Amino acid sequence: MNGLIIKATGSWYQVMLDDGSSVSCRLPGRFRLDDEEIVNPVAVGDNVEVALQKDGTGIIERIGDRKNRLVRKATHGRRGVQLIATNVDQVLIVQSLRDPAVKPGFIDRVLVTCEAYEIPALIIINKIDLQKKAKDAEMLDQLDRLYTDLGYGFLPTSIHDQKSTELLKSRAAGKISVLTGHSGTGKSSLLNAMAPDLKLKTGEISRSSSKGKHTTTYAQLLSLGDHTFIVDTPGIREFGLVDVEPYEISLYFPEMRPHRESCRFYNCTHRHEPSCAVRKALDDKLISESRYKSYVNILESIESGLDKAL
Ligand SMILES: Nc1nc2c(ncn2[C@@H]2O[C@H](COP(=O)(O)OP(=O)(O)OP(=O)(O)O)[C@@H](O)[C@H]2O)c(=O)[nH]1
Ligand SMILES: [Mg+2]
Ligand SMILES: [Zn+2]
Repeated sequence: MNGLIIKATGSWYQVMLDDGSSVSCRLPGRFRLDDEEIVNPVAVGDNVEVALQKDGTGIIERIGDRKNRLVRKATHGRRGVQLIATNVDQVLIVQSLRDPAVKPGFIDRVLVTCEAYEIPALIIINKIDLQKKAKDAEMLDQLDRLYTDLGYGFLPTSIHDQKSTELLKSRAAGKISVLTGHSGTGKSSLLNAMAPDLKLKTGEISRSSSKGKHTTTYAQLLSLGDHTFIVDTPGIREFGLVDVEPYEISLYFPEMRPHRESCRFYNCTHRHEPSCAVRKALDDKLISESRYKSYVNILESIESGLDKAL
């Protein structure tokens, strides 16, 4: 039987079979032999072949090829990397217009991760019903232009505007999406709007926002029906960019890529180095100030070693 791993708890895996039913499966030890230093050999999003047992459980016999994978550095002082999810079709970055306000730095950090893993991103600005002044509309417009020009998806939403949540639903249809965003931006509310049956709690401080408290958190695929899944994780900020050199960060800023090759030094970090083509592009307004600021912040946190996880 073929299926999809929708939940991983360490020793047991919940697999949704092609007929929609789900079965608890174990993974034979031989899959754990891996020279790639991955601490868990399968994750949610993996397509697997399962042999059903007499007791109603299953054994995972084969793991399908992956189109991508999200990893983070292993926790609890273990070496290697931990798989969070595989076969991710897109990342949904949820921000709210107000309460809490849009944080471009957060968006850009997630986008760097998306670039590194080659996963498309959709930026969602929720709570647009809270729009007050012309200034809000202007900001929304600016963000839209900035990120759309960079090639990312952009979608303003409100849970009080059904058209917008329908649009979001259609953008998620048939895909595996990773959802990320600050606490209170409306992630659970948007999911409920897309799939009322989920009945997720909203307006509460979620487990994920009490930083440092959760020990081992396992990802789960929430099913919205019709092969539409949302990865529920502690947040993409936890996904480590594994082994990235500081000078490589600009590779993950699409607007810097065409310029960085013209810098005098191959390992230019585009700050104080002479003859830097990226800084020139910034002066010429080909690169936005806010994106450049995010770039420097990410660079500095990686250099200081604080940010092994972006
Ligand atoms: N006005 C308005 N309020 C919203 C909207 N979406 C969500 N909210 C409210 O914002 C608050 C937080 O929403 P949640 O859905 O719990 O936010 P969350 O992102 O899931 O938060 P965590 O689970 O803590 O990460 C709730 O009181 C929601 O009712 C919206 O589009 N407009
Ligand atoms: Mg929530
Ligand atoms: Zn440079």
